[in-house]
Amino acid sequence: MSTKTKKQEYVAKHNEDEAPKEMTGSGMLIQALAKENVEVIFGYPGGAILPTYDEIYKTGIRHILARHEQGAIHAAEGYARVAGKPGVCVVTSGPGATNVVTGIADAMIDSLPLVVITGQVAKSVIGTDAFQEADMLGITMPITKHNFQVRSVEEFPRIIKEAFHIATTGRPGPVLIDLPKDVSQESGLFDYSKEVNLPGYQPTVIPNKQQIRKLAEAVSKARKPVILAGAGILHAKASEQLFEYVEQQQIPVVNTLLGLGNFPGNHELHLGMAGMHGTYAANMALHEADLLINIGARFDDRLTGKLDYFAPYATVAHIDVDPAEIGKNIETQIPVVGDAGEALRLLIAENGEQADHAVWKADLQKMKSDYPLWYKQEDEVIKPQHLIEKIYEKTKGEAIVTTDVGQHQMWSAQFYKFDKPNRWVTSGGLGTMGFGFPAAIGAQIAEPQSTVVSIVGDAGFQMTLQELSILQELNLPVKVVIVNNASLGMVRQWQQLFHGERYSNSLFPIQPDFVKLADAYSIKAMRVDELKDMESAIDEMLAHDGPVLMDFRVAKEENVYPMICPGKGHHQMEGVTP
Ligand SMILES: Cc1ncc(C[n+]2csc(CCOP(=O)(O)OP(=O)(O)O)c2C)c(N)n1
Repeated sequence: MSTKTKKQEYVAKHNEDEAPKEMTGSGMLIQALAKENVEVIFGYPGGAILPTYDEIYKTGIRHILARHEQGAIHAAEGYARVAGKPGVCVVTSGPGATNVVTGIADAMIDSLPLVVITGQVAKSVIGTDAFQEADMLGITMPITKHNFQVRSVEEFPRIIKEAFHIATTGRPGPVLIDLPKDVSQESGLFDYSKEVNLPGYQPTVIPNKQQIRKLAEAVSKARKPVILAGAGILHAKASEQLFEYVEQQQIPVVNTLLGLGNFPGNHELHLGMAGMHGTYAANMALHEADLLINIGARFDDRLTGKLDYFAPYATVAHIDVDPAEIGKNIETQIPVVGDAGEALRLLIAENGEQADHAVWKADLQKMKSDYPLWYKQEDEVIKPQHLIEKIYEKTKGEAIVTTDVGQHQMWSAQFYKFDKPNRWVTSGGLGTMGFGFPAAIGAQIAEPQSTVVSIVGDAGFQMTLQELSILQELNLPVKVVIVNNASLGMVRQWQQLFHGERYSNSLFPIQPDFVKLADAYSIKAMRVDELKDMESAIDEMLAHDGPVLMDFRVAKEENVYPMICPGKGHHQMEGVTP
């Protein structure tokens, strides 16, 4: 029997520099985060995760203390979306962990790479209803790309490495690591040198050449092709390839809500956002197309409208790195499994013969100019669409815009034209109120030099406004724009249109004084009631080099149009003209 310890054996085989060091589980976590180039952690401490917080203290790794775990995880999502790197969130067990569940579900459906570390009670008491015990593996099984519970300190480095690998490869998503307190305190050898070895997880990145050729052939024959450009293009960092391909083939482009910015919003071939509150031209392009090329979109119900009416004349091609998406909602004739960037590179190289799309393009251009997005300007009242249009103009389209969920989100998607990728941060799939403001904090941390405007509703903002503390503490220059219609605007709109104007629990008879609220956090704030003050107020907000909160009192009964009402198809939009 060898008398050497594991470490001595290892050192005998490798030189001292590479030798794994003995350290605690929580020490390993911080070491591993450094090796993964993690610059910032968003989190909140508590009993089960205290050993990790001790390491955070000792090593000085940057940590942003949220005031509620939901704020921490949405900030991590905003960071991930803008930085193009995984967001890291650390919380304690039980209530700390359950408080991040909404954010995990949000990241899952919007394909955001997160590594979430939840403290857990000690192994010996798991399953005994111990203090602050919650079964996070069970709770998050359906809403994580993968989850782990660390059962011994020896396996911890491998688990962390796999977590980052899984979160960031293929279709990105959240990975949870549940860390029992005793494991974080035990000592073991930290060896981070081994390559990830997951035979059961091998995402297909390079698409099948035959399928690409089939698609190129279909393009060369199509008279009415359209590209539906989704967020998969952003995750694949493939906006340049999309641009090149569109220029080469002269195919019109429509965006999903989450895909905005992956193609220049001001390009003549861009028809706008499609779906429930999309433009007439974008939806009619989908309706009339003979070839629909979906690149990295989910064909979700807010995009498709009633499936029976969806793209009735089109051959459907779908490029997606997640094979489970293909054919899930829409029958697909040309499936292409692979990374959007790789697929586009191959399509560009095919340089397929270009069919004559002149009539199709001209028809769509006419629809675009005949049926633009509209709103009725009034004398004194601030129209929310006008407000967003002015913010767009005054930020020259270069701000990072985060939104919450509701009417203001749709107006932002419609009236802020994104020309560049990763400037648009919104909760698309889950539609999480409370997302927008903390996401702006994460975005500002990812890009300290950029102007970050957080456009929120007066209701959604109240779900996570405690994070104003972070703005105060770090003097983060986020500009919070409350589009204040004194109601749950989107709910009010649906009650007006589909529930006989019975406004059940959607109107706010009283509201907090948001200016005084900001004052409590020593944050500059302004309330703007009248149109005549709107522009100068936006100027003042943008000129201030610290955080600002703006309470814009807008028209209370404005609705989002145009609209595909429930049960209707793209060709049945309402409110297309004033
Ligand atoms: C957490 C959560 N609860 C409820 C909803 C349902 N919901 C969608 S939009 C909306 C109203 C949002 O009101 P506000 O934040 O003021 O934005 P507005 O629509 O007025 O722009 C509600 C309640 C949701 N999306 N998320």
